[in-house]
Parts: sequence; structure tokens; C-alpha cells
Amino acid sequence: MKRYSAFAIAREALRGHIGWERAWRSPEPKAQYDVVIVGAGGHGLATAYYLGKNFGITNVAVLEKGWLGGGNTGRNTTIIRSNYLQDPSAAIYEKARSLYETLSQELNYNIMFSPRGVLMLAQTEHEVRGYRRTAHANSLQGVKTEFVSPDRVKELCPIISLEGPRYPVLGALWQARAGTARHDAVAWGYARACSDMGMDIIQKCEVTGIRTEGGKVSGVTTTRGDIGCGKLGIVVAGHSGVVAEMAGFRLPIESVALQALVSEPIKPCMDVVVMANTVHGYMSQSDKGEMVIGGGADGFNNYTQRGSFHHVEETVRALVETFPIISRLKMLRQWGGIVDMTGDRSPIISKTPVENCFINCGWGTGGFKAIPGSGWAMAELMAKGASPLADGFEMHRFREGRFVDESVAAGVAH
Ligand code: FAD
Ligand code: PYC
Repeated sequence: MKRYSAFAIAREALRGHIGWERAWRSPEPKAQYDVVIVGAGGHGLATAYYLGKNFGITNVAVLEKGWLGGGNTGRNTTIIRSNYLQDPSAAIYEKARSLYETLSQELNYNIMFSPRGVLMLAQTEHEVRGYRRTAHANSLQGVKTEFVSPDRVKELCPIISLEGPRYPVLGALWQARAGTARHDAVAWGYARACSDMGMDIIQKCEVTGIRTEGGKVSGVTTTRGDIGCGKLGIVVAGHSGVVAEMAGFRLPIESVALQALVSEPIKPCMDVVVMANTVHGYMSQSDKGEMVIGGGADGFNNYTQRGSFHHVEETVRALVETFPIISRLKMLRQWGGIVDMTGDRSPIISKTPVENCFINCGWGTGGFKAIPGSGWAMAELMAKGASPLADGFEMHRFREGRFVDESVAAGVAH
């Protein structure tokens, strides 16, 4: 694959852009692969990429029922941070954040990583104590965060109202190297790199069944025919329960809609990300100038990719009291994604009861930030049978009561 560069842009500009190649191939599925990954979201594609890059395993197919990146990866609000509380979480989220820092160069694809900093506002004494505790835990974990004063919050984000009609801003957990990235570019960049390594990314190919022989996975049934495989990775987020059932096991996962919205574009007014979890809303400004906004998840299980109206109203109300400047902004569009929630709000990266069948799911409302670290861990687990980064995230932890409780750090009420 030809490299993208400033020189290539200049060359193509001069010759009418006739020389750009397709970013990835669209091959017909083969009868057999060493590894099949179900789901071409960020986590599935990153798994395939690190299988090739770190372990030289390239006879890989990634099967996607819709279009690449069309699930939650292309629907999220792109917040990247690693300020979690528990050690296993800090390890995998910080690995992901640090990989994001150089991902554009590594993939030769501009994922527009913007380490603009994330503020998580503390608006009650309880939150102040909680975030101070997180900052202490993070310093022991080697994750750079700090608890900052209201004055510093105002300095970092002048459009915030510190008083608020209901809750004052008492401080914030600040991670300066956290930020955002262009969500679908992350999927596209990994896809292009996988295709370049000879892997097959097959879109419009829904997995409808999982075949086993003697308790071991042997392949999948799809809308484009049967495909055999030595190992299978299920990485389908909101549909994890459905696909696990095809393999004959159940997951402690609930699927609900989480939604987001964007405003009309305005001049630059905010160069950090703010999460206000008490009033409950979060906001950042995109490079186009739109305010990117999100709130809570639906309170009932569903598979819609829309979300309900009352969340839009509650979220906008919360953000208007935090940022009065946006009160007359028009909202442009709204959408939703189906997120996969576990009881402890931590992911599952695990072997399953079916031999050679692995699962990566449960990222719920917060998996975009984890994509590179999750792919790294899942690839290692699939190639070697164990990964230090996946330790603690096994699915049997729920049976044994070994939770990795991140319900506060998840940052989104559910
Ligand atoms: P997906 O991107 O959903 O990919 C799974 C793929 O599997 C889909 O493309 C789907 O079509 C495919 N699939 C399903 N079933 C089958 C089948 N049977 N056969 C073949 N393919 C199948 N996280 C953050 O870190 N920061 C945020 O700011 C943030 N904001 C969010 C805002 C919203 C509105 C939403 C919905 C989510 C947000 N998240 C955020 C969460 C994040 O988007 C997800 O955790 C993450 O994108 C999950 O990636 P994935 O690759 O596992 O899933
Ligand atoms: O995990 O940081 C997060 C997040 C923000 C919005 C949705 N998820």
C-alpha cells in the first residue's frame, strides 16, 4: 500500500487525484482462516492488527454485518482518558491512551488524536472525595492526573459557570494528556493496516451461527456462506449476548441505547473536554466547531440505535446550567448506539466455555478510549492463551464475585 504523505497529497493535487488507492480491499471470503474476528468495530480491527503486528498471524478475516466502524465506534463522543480507579483498569486504559499518542504515525493514517485535556467536574463533597481518591490511586498507578481548584477549572475552561443554579463547581479531576480523536478514522486506519498485511475485511457478512466440534470452535455460518477457522474472536459490543448464544453460553451483559447530539458549528470557545457527572452531561468542541454532547444511557434494555427524547432534554438542561453560553445554540443532529453493560462497568476480555473461542465485550459507555489497549490484550490472549493486560477481566469473575468496580469512573450514569 502506498504511504500517505505531504508529498503524495501534492502529487495527487497536481494530477487530479487519480492515483489514490482504495484504503482497504473488499475480498470474497475464503473457506478457512487461522483466525476469524466477528465485528469490524475499533476493538475487532485493533485485535486483528495486533495479531499481525505483534504475533505475525495474518491469515485473518474480520467479518462485519454492516459497514466497518458503523457500530458504536462511529457513534461515540470520542473521549479518551485513563483516570480509572482500579489497577487492572488503569493498566489497560493507560496502555490504550499511550498507544493513541503515536497511532497516526504508526498506522500512517491521521486519527486526529487531540490531547486537549479532560476535566471531570466535582460538584458535591462526595465527588470531591471520590476524585481526590482517584488522583491518589492514579499517582500510584503511574497515570498522571491531578485534582484542581475551581479557579483552575475556570482558567482551563472560561465558558463554565462555577456557581450553577443547583450545584457549584468545587474542583475537578484533570488529566492533561487525555483528549479526543476522530472516531471513524481509528477504524479506517486499523482497517487499512490490516488489509495491507493481507487480512480480509468482509463487510455485509453477518455471522448467524457458530460451529463447534468436540467442544472446540471450527467455524462460523454467515450470510455469505460457511467459513472455517482455528480460533474465533467475538467482538460485537451491543450484540455480544446474541452472538454468545450462538456459541451456547450466556453473558452477564445488558444492552441499552446511549445517545449523543451535536450543535450547529460555532467559533472556537472551548479547548478542553468537560464531563459534569452530577448534573449529567459532557461536552467538547469538534474541529468543525460543533459542540459534541452526550448524557446518560436509557434505563431499559433495548436494541435501538436512537435513544429516547427525555435524555436529550435532561442532558441539554444540565449543560445549559453548566455553560449558559450555549442556551441559544441549535442542535443539528442526534443519534444512538447500543452499548454492552456489565454489572461492574468493566469489560470482559476472556476465554469462553468453547475452546479456541474468545470474547471481548462489556466496554459499555466507555470503550472508544480503550481500543488500542483492548486490541493489544485480545490479540495476546488469542495468540498465547494469556495476556497480563486482560488479567482480572475474565468472564468467570462474575461467578466468583471478583468485580473490577468502575461504576464511578465510567462517568456516564446507568
Ligand atoms: P462496535 O463499534 O459497536 O463494533 C461491533 C461491530 O460488530 C458492529 O460494527 C456490528 O455491526 C458488528 N456485529 C454485531 N453483530 C454481528 C454479527 N452477528 N456478525 C457480524 N458483525 C456483527 N467510549 C469512550 O471511550 N468515550 C466516549 O466518549 C464514548 N462515548 C460514547 C457515546 C455514545 C453515544 C455511544 C453509543 C458510545 C460511547 N462510547 C464512548 C463507547 C464506545 O463507543 C464503545 O465502547 C466502543 O466503540 C465499542 O467498540 P466495539 O468495536 O467493541 O463495538
Ligand atoms: O467514557 O469518558 C467516557 C465517556 C464519555 C462519554 C461517554 N463515555
